[in-house]
Amino acid sequence: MANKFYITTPIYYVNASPHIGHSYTCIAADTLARYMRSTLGEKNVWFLTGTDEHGQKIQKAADEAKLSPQEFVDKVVVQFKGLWNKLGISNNDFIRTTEKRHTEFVRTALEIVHKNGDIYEDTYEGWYCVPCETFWVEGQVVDKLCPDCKRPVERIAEKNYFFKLSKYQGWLAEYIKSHPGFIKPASRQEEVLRFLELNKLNDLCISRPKERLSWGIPLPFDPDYVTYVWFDALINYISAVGSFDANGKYASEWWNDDTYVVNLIGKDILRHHAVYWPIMLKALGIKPPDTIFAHGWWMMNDAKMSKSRGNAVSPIDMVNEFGTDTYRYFLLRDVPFGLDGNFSEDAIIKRYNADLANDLGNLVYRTLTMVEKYFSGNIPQGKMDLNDDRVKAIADKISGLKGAITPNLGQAGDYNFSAALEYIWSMINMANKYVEETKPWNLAKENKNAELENFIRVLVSVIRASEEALSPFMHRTAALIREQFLEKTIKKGAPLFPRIENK
Ligand code: ME8
Repeated sequence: MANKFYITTPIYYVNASPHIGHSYTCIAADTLARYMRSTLGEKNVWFLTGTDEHGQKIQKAADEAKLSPQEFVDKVVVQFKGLWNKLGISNNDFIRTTEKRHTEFVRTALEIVHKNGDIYEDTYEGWYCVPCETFWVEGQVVDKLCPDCKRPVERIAEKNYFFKLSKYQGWLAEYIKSHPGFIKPASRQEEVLRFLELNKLNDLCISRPKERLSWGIPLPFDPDYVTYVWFDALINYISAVGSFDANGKYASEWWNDDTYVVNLIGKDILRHHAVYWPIMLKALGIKPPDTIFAHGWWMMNDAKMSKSRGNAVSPIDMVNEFGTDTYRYFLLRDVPFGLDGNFSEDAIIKRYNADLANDLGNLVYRTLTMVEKYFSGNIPQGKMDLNDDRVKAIADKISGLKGAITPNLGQAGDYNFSAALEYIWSMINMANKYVEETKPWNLAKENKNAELENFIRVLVSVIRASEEALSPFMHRTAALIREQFLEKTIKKGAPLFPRIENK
């Protein structure tokens, strides 16, 4: 296990406002970063997010807004930063591809790869999809429609620069085969391997003539061209955390052998990350990330939620209505990470009422009420008495917490957030059941003080364990619980999650 952890999200296009899909990746990465900080220490975790600000999509959106591309991206980036702030995203850095630290780095990287002979010039003739900024060869295109987005493609012929992906195809297939867990979930690893087995990789066109697109990083070896947006964008993961020396050797505090590196993405950009990216790194003499994890999509009425489809829901609206922690909890609990899920407000309300109001909120509030009523606000100290079988089972459940969380949130984990949350909830529900079975009001009536004390100790132990385990997911709720359960006394506040009555 590495001592350090570096996690990234995709850098999002700033052609429109952020939607739920973008917030999903940031919330997941934030949860992992917070968990890893709790195990490795604050200083040993680095969490990067940012924005992808070049390319045709952005230039088009800027034209439509009648702004220069720079003015346009400067405006939209504020929305992304504002949303991450509202969602409590704890990124250590935020990279914008228009920043000098990035553009200069990309130019150096291009020079290195060019000098090593992995970039060459050629005339390209074929199909081009403007919205996807992707070239397609004959055979891939049916009915003049883009195989990915199904929009019309254009026929073009022009001189361009190409990166030798094909040269590294064999290496990549071998690397993936010998590194299980490099691409996750396992189904995605198989998908990429199958793709590599069935297809011969085309070299990647990494330039765009300036006359057609000027909004990009100029190629260092030909001023008439700018860099293809994906070659520019992927490099953010290394440009933000390191630099090349005069001999072209890369050094970084975070992208190195002592650090476990995770690129978290949505499955829409798996090919770019699992094929182009490792090969780009190989050509630069830099190690691949340890894990590329591709999660599923949030759908609206069975279509992927996206800006271009016009079915995007605003995270700000959801947070204003339900609160940050409910929103975070819902996204990570409702759908196993890696699979697709349908988004609806009804589903949020259901989760809220069942898990947050009824289970967690109720346990916290009833325990506070009982400590207040039976012990004048003082928490009975000392250890739990484990003679009772039910108490023993609850104590075992608490002891099992770490073992249930680490395989899911740990550095080489499965990132199965919902499974981790399920375990925490099974513990919370054992405690709620225990309250109902024990009938503390009878213990009080019969003056069974020792039993009542032990009963409260059990509940407080479950609450404290839940608070700690939930903290990476819902840090604000965890802090509210900590404020109410002090070391020796309680400080009862309002219920954490008052029920939402059906609208
Ligand atoms: O692709 N469900 O940026 P992008 C879940 N700039 N996640 C979703 C989603 C949905 N419906 N929609 C988007 C780009 N995402 C490039 C990335 S990285 C070097 C360059 C999330 O603004 C998911 O993480 O289109 C997806 O991969 C990402 O947003 C794409 O964001």
